[in-house]
Amino acid sequence: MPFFNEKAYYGDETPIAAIATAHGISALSLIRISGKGSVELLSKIFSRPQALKQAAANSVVYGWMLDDICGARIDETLVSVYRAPKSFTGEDGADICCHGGLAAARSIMTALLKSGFREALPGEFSFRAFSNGKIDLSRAEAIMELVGSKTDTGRAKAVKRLAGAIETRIRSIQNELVSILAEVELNLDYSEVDGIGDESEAFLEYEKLKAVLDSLDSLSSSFAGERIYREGIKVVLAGAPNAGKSSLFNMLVQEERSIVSEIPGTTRDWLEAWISLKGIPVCLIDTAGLREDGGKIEKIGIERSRALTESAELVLFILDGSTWTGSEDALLAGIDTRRLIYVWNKADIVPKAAREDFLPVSATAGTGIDALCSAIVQRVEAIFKPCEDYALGSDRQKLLVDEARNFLREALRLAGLNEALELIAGELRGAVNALGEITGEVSSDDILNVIFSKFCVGK
Ligand SMILES: Nc1nc2c(ncn2[C@@H]2O[C@H](COP(=O)(O)OP(=O)(O)O)[C@@H](O)[C@H]2O)c(=O)[nH]1
Ligand SMILES: [Mg+2]
Repeated sequence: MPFFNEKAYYGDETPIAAIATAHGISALSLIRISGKGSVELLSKIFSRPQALKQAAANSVVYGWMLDDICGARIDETLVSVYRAPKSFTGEDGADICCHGGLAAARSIMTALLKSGFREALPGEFSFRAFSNGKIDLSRAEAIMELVGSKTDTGRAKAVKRLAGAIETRIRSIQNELVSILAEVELNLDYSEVDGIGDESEAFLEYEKLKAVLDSLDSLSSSFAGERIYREGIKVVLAGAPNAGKSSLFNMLVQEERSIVSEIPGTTRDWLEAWISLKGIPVCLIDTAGLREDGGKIEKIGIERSRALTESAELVLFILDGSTWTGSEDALLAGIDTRRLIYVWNKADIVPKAAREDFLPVSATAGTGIDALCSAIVQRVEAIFKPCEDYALGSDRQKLLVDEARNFLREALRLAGLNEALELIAGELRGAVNALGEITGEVSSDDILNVIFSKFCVGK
């Protein structure tokens, strides 16, 4: 069994409890319980124990939660009762809905712990759902992705995986591979008997295997495009002091966040804010202006700006249209032009941009902002190529798909050299296992611990 700490570990069936809602002022709070005998245990601190014990699966019972010792009323609740195996975890369990705020949920939690429940580990409900065969690992990961999604598009993409898009796709690719492997293994037995020997190519369904590799290649390349919706991208506003970076930042964020001033060098540190552009979470970063002179503190700011500019997915280089000379480009040395959008600011003073690839905007009047947002989205889509259908949802999934691809490439290479079937079969098995790890069909305790311990408590 995978040990999490000395007292508690994932993988036992003891009744667990956790507050599932955020800690703060709210109308309602939710406490979840799950585990063998959990409903009976709960009934000991409930005002209507019989009603709870006899409750049918998926029914709601009204009553008061009571203090475990004196029996005083803690709060008025509605308890949704679940019975194994028809529950999220696959065990008996319940959701206790009480009044919001911190006090009620905490007191109920204390009473539960005193009456025999153990505090749930992070992700333990999902872990139990996984180990009881209710969800595979790709769906478990999608739950966390959904909870953490920053935009509606990110949510929709996570929901696709939660509904099984990745599981189905991986299982179907895996089935193809298993049938190819079965064919190879059959011939393996055969060749041993008849001494056919080395003609491995003849026994490998070469074209079929290539098609499987193609499917995995496109899954693997779907990752970069999908990740931007989950993790977002960094967009840095760079340019000379006074070009209007902070003004543009405020305009895009639609808030007066950054100090705007006619004194060059006002922004010495950096400032960030999240916005959503067509469903892509964008972390907008306002920086100190890039210039060669400036005081000691400003110099530190400028160095940071350079580092941020280098790590950003996209750089908006703000030019001051009213003072532009063309020498500003020197500040950009080393930035990949694919990641660069030139913004011709102060177009209210000089409307005509000096070059065609300069996008005219006015950060103070707000003109050209929509066109700028579209240009950002277009550029991001050109770089990351998001895909619509099946896309991988985590680094873990991507690593395993790549591992499977390596096994298959090796299998094809060996077959091309007419190497022994036994060797090829070994590579195919490696690929089948790597795909099995994505769904969790093949897994180790360590891996499961790493995945589920990243979850929220109560999930
Ligand atoms: N006329 C005009 N002035 C602007 C525009 N954008 C910024 N400014 C002015 O330029 C000065 C510097 O702006 P700021 O945003 O602090 O520039 P930063 O140093 O690049 O952050 C301020 O006085 C702004 O009001 C614009 O689009 N039009
Ligand atoms: Mg500034």
